[in-house]
Amino acid sequence: MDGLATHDVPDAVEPDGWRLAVTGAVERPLDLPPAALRSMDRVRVEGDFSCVEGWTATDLTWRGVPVTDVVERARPEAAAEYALVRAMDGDYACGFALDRLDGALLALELDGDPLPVEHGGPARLVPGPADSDCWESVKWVSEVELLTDDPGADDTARAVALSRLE
Ligand SMILES: Nc1nc2c(c(=O)[nH]1)N[C@H]1C(S)=C(S)[C@@H](COP(=O)(O)O)O[C@H]1N2
Ligand SMILES: [Mo]
Repeated sequence: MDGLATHDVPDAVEPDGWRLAVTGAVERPLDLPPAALRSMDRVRVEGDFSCVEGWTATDLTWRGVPVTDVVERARPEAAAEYALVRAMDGDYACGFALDRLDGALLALELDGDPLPVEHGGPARLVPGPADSDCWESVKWVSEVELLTDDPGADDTARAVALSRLE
C-alpha cells in the first residue's frame, strides 16, 4: 500500500486561526470556524489518489463535510453555476461547475486522524467519484466562491500545480 507523496508546505499556509469562507453569488456569506464544520454531519469517502506525475496512493479514507452541504448553508443564488475553490497558498484556485461538486468532500480527516497540514489540513477538497485531475484535490482550502460565470483564467490550479512538478 502506497501513501500520498509529501510535498513542501508553502510559507503562506497558516493553519492556526483557519476559517472557511463561502462567498460570491450567495444570499448569506459564511465565515466558518473549524468547530462549525465539525458540528456538521460528516461522511467518509474511500479511494485511491493518482497524480499526473505518475504515482498513486491507494486505499485512502477521507472524512469530512460534503461540499454541497456547506454551500447550501450559504444559500446560493439561483444563477450560481460554478465554484472557485481557493487555497491558502497564494493564487491557487480551482474552478468547478457546481454539479461536479456533488459527492465532493471537504475533508478534515485522513485515515482516522486530523488531516495533516502536509496533505492539505485543516481542509482539503476531495472530488467525488467522477474522474478528476490531481490538481482538483485542493489542499489548504480557505474559500469557496460561488460564481454565475465560468471562472476562466481565475482557475490557476492546473498551471500552478504543473509548475511545481519536478
Ligand atoms: N492548494 C494546493 N492544492 C494542491 C496542490 C497545490 O500545489 N496547492 N497540488 C495538487 C497536486 S498536483 C497534487 S498531486 C496533490 C498532492 O497531494 P499531496 O501533497 O497530499 O501528495 O495536491 C493537489 N492540491
Ligand atoms: Mo499532481
